[in-house]
Amino acid sequence: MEQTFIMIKPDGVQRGLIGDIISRFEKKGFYLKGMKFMNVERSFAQKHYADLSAQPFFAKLVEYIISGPVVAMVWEGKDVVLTGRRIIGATRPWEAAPGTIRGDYAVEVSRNVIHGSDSVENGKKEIGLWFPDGPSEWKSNLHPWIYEV
Ligand code: RTP
Repeated sequence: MEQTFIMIKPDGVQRGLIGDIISRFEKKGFYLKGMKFMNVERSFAQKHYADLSAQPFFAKLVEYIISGPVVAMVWEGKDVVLTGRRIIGATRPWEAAPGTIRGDYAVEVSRNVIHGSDSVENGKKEIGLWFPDGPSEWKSNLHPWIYEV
């Protein structure tokens, strides 16, 4: 089944939003397959955001990501990449619909609480980077109540 990489950024952790964010993904019916509470090294943050290295905001983005602990997670489910991005909301919080995480909790693009993989391919890449030993093999017994099997 499809998997995505989700990270609660340092502002989301500091503001006490971890429980709420995890709850939104759980209640939707997605499975938590991996989770780490960790501080990120500068070089690791640069690697994660390597595609944005030419952007003028890159240095500030890296400072932001290393400014405090983050929660790195793997979530699994049908269309979890796209649906996860919908739960998160638009990158620019003023464009994010109310009811989304960024629509409800963020004001600035540079403090937008959460990251989610933007494609299945990038999801695989990011999971490989953050969870080199792979996500857990745990299987939920709620599966038939969430999916028509
Ligand atoms: P993310 O990777 O964090 O999920 O964000 P995204 O795909 O929605 O957006 P992306 O364009 O990949 O940008 C990555 C993160 O960079 C920060 N950003 N700052 N100061 C700025 O103009 C600016 N633009 C983007 C945001 O934290 C964004 O999530």
